[in-house]
Amino acid sequence: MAILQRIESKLFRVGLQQSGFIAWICMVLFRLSLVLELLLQKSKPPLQNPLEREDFKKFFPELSEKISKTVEEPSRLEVKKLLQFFYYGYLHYLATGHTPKPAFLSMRALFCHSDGKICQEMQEFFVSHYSPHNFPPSAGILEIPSGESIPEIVNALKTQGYYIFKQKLPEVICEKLHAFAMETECNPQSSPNQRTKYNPLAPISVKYSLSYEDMLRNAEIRRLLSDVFLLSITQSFLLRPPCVLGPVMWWSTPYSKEPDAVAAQLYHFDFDSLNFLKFFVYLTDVGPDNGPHCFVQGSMVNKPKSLRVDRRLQDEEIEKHYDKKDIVEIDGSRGTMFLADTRAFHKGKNLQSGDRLIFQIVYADSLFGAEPHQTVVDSRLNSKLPSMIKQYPAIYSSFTLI
Ligand SMILES: O=C(O)CCC(=O)C(=O)O
Repeated sequence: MAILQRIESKLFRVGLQQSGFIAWICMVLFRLSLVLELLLQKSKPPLQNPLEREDFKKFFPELSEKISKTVEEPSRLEVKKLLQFFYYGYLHYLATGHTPKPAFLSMRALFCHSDGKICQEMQEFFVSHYSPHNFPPSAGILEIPSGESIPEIVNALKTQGYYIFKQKLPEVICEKLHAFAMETECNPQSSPNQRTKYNPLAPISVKYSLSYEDMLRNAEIRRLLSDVFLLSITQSFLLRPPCVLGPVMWWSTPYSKEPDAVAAQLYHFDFDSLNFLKFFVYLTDVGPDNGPHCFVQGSMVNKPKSLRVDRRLQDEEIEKHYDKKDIVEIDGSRGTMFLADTRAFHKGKNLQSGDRLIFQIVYADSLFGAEPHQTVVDSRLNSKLPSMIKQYPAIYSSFTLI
């Protein structure tokens, strides 16, 4: 299977570079390779997707026309080819739950070419195929009454791209999560195969990440993953039941004084799924010197053409195009929680001192593009999570109950 996937990536590269007969042959071979993969693969269609292949096939010409209209020469031919790779790859995803790399790369490139229109169009298409869940009413995150209304939150997300909750994660929970991250071995970015506890006195990497399996052992993390208020917000934002991905938790350190591109300390925008929202919690106090999340408000849409690129960007490139008042640094004491549509430009500011511990959950509109990872959850756990997984299997389709 890995060989087939390598061949597909090669066909994608050559197919995009070449034109005429060679490009056509690459597309034919790509389709053949997907058929072969389908025959060899035992995986099932994604749980989340009641979409029929026929519906997508009918919708595609309209999508294709709308996207093509957003691009000018000389990019038209490339976009036409990208749309083909996306089309066949998306059909394959609907059949198997697996995203072929060329389909994922096409989505990213089409996002840049169309200034995100591909995601908006797909979202509108999805709306007609999914009914929202009637989640039980919830007063706030972890059922703590917050007085914040979901329409108000969603409105801020649609206009500014981010929303800082008035509510803070209770100190006692922050303390437990902080202690857990101190005593659990993490993977330093500098040597990902090593597992070591984070030592604030002698950091060896700019970033240390905790593993899914370790995080799932933590009762507070399981509570956050089961949170109905967050599910209700993300459903209202995504216009369909979300798919919970992650969780993610990491330490950032001043190991290097220069921004680290891999640790997301340079501006970029995310396009790991078609539509998604990220929930963040600071588990240390965060000020200007220890890694505030920086966010360019309103930059989810209408990106300047020169910045619609699949690479990290220097601060000056952002500052040239956006007003200072729109470039926000999110400082906050421990327990600060926020949601961000990270299709906008954002980064974690590189640290000059101290450290930052942050927790994140990603809510996506499907598993399209997601790494094929299953987070294992023990069904005997005294926790709400196993019952949530049973009740909403599609939302938690990247979790396996054992
Ligand atoms: O560390 C940060 O604040 C940036 C994180 C980030 O880029 C992301 O989660 O997409």
